[in-house]
Amino acid sequence: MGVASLFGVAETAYATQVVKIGVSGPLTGANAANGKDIENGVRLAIDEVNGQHPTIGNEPVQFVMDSVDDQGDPRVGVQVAQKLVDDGVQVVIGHFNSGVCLPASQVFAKAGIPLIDPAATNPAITQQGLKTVFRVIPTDAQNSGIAGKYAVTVMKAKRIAVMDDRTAFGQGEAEEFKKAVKAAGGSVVISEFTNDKAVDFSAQLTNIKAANADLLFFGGLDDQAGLIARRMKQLGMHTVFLGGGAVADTIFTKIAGSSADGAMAWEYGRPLSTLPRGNEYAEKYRKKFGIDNLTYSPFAYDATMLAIDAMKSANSTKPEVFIPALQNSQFTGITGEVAFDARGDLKSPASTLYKLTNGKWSPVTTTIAN
Ligand code: ABU
Repeated sequence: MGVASLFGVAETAYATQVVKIGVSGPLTGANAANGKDIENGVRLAIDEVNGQHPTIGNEPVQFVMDSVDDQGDPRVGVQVAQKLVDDGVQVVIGHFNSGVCLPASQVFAKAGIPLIDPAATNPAITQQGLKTVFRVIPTDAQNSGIAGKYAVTVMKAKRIAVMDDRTAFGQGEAEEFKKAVKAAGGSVVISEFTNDKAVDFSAQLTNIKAANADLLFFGGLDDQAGLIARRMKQLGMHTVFLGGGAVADTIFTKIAGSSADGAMAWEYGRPLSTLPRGNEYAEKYRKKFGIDNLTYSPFAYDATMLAIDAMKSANSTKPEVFIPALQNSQFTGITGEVAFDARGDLKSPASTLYKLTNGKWSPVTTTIAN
């Protein structure tokens, strides 16, 4: 009971407005750890903001998370996107898989709900002309493009092999890498592919070995990348393994360990530990969830804070009102500066090259696009 009520005076009470923030990612299946990491990033941001008793347009608001499992499956992704729309979410943070984000983004666009992508990196996601889609992570045109140029001009690779997992992500990476190799005057001598469920790559690697490739670029995710890099050593290959994103992490090292020493990968953004609030973020995450954050939660945290920031500057939680504020964002997040180009991609994305030494990934160099 409030003090005013003790004296029989009616309390002045503004009803707290509940604002739903949707989250969609794989919470089950092979990429569940990454989906959970994204969800945790959103949870951390929401709990922090709610703890500050936020107001928007002078009215108290409470943010709640509405999280769905897209299972990393495009069809499920579209179904759960419609569920989030029906639930009345005001913004969505998602997805992990580019192949899910592409069709689901159209569901949100039709409903006028902004989607902020913290992980899915296929360039086509922001090339659909949807004014509701924003991405706080670099694209594969950037990451794999840099990887292609670097392979030719710095690593001096002469006989380049490419393999991908035939997903929207992996195939997209391979295409961007090949374009960049060609533009730099390099030569791809062999192209192989697998699928995203495969665990045996002996046939493709035998062909790549026979082609005498000095570098293999793999377009695909960390778990398969680890298996491929390990198998390359088992086959006695001296080919350098290079990834273009979603490779240099703990899943890769758990699988390959130091047997894959020498492997390299261009990853999204700057190393967290080099960012002004990076170590603080990692510590907060560990304290709250009892585990270390993975690659994507800092981007998901920033995406959530960015959405709330846009609502505050627009003085509204209505998507049609705060979307223009999102488009004009000048936001400093955990991962760096967030400002969007006309498509909704970062204006100055950063990419970092990592190298595996003694079973541990370490940053080598960071490139920032202007
Ligand atoms: N960008 C890494 C996550 C996988 C994807 O984009 O499909």
